[in-house]
Amino acid sequence: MEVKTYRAASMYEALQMVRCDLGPEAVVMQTRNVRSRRLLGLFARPHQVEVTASAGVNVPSRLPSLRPTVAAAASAGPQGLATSEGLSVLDAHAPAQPIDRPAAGATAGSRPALEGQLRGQATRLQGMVQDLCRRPDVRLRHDLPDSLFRLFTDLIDVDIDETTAGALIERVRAEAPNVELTDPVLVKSRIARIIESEISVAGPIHVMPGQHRLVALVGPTGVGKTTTIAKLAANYRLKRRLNVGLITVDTYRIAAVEQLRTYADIIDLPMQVVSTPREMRQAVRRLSGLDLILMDTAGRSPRDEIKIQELKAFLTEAGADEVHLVLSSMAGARSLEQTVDRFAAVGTTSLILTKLDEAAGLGNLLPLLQSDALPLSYLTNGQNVPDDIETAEPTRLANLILSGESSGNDW
Ligand SMILES: Nc1nc2c(ncn2[C@@H]2O[C@H](COP(=O)(O)OP(=O)(O)O)[C@@H](O)[C@H]2O)c(=O)[nH]1
Ligand SMILES: [Mg+2]
Repeated sequence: MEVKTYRAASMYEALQMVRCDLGPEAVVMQTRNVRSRRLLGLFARPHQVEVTASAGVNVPSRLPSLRPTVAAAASAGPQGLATSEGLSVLDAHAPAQPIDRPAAGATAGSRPALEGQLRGQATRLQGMVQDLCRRPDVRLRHDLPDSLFRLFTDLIDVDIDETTAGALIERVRAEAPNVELTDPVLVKSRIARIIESEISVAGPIHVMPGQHRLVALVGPTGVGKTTTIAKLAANYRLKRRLNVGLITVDTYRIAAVEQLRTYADIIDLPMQVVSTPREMRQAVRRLSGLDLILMDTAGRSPRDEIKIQELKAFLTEAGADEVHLVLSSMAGARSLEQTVDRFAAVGTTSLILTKLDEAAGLGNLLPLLQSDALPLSYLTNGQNVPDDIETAEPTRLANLILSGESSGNDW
C-alpha cells in the first residue's frame, strides 16, 4: 500500500494534488495544518495544509503481507524498506515521519531495534487502515461536482471534521435546487443558515433592578472564568449601573483570590471569599441586597469526580440561578463534548466560549453546538476587560465558524 503526503497552500489544492496523483478513489488518511520554518526558525511562512493519502487502503487484508517485506527490509538496513516499498508512512497522531527514519532510542543498524521499530509502525499503520475502513466519509468525494468539492475542502479548512463537512454538503445537495448548487455564494449562504439554525442561544443574564440573581461560572482551569466574571461585572456595573457583587470559592490558589480582588477594587464591588459550603450561605446573605452576584469557582478537571461533587455542594448551598460552563474554543471537539457531559452533574444551564481570538479555526465547535447540549450565553474574544465579550448570536457565530477568522469577514 502506498501512503503519500502532500503539502499545499489550501486544502482544495492539496486534495487536487491527491486526486491527480492517486486518482479519485484515493482515501485521505490524515489532514493537518503545518507551519514551515526556515532560517533557524526566524521567519515563519504562512501555514500550509498537509494531506496524507493512499490509493490502496481499501484492502486491509494486504496488510499481513507487510511482515515478510518488513523482515526482508530489516536485513537490507533502514534504507531498504523505503526503496523496496516506496513507503512514506505517517503516524496518525505524530508529526510527519518517514518510515526509514530510526526511532528515538533505537541503535542505528541494530536488527532487534529496527525490527521493533518496523513492527510498531506496521501496527500503527494497521490501526490507521482499520480506522479508515470504519469511516467511509473520508473518501475523496469523487462523486461531488467541482463546486461542492471545493466547498467541502473549504469546510475542512476551517477545522470542520470530514464527517460534519460531508453531512453539511449532503444536506445542501438534498435541499437546494440544482440551479443553486452551481452558485458557490448561494450554497455558502445556505450552509451558513443550516449552521445558524443549529445553534441555540440563551441570551444574556437577565438582571432586573431589585431582583437578586446569582450566577456562577464553572469550568476547567485556565479557560477564562475569572476574566469573564470581571468583564461581566464591569459591564453590568459600569454600563448598566446595576448593583453587582462577587463571590469567589477559588481559594485553592492565593493568586486566584487576589486576581478577582484586584478587579473588585478597580470596579468598586463588594466581594466575599468562601472556603466551605457553610460559609457560602453567609456570603450570599451578606450580598442579598444586590441585583447580581457573580460567583467565581476553582478550575476543575472534568475527570475529577470528587472535585466536581465538591463544586456541586457549593452551588447547591448558594442556590445559583444560572450556572454557566466556561470552555476554551481552543479545545478539541471530543474534549469539549466530554467536559460538557462531566459538568452536567453540577447543574450547568448555559455555555460561554472563550478565546475565540486565539483559535486558528472554529469548526471544532460545531459538533458541540449541534449536539444541543447547552445553549450559548456569551463569547469572549480577547483579554481586555470589559470589552472583549459579546452575547452569543447564531448568525455571527456561524459566520465566525465558516470564515475561519475571529472577525468573521470572509464568508
Ligand atoms: N486570548 C484570550 N485570552 C483570554 C480570554 N479570556 C481569558 N483569557 C486569558 O486566559 C488566561 C486565564 O484566564 P483566567 O480568567 O485566569 O482563567 P480561569 O483559570 O478559568 O479563571 C488569562 O491570561 C486571561 O487573560 C479570551 O477571550 N481570549
Ligand atoms: Mg480563575
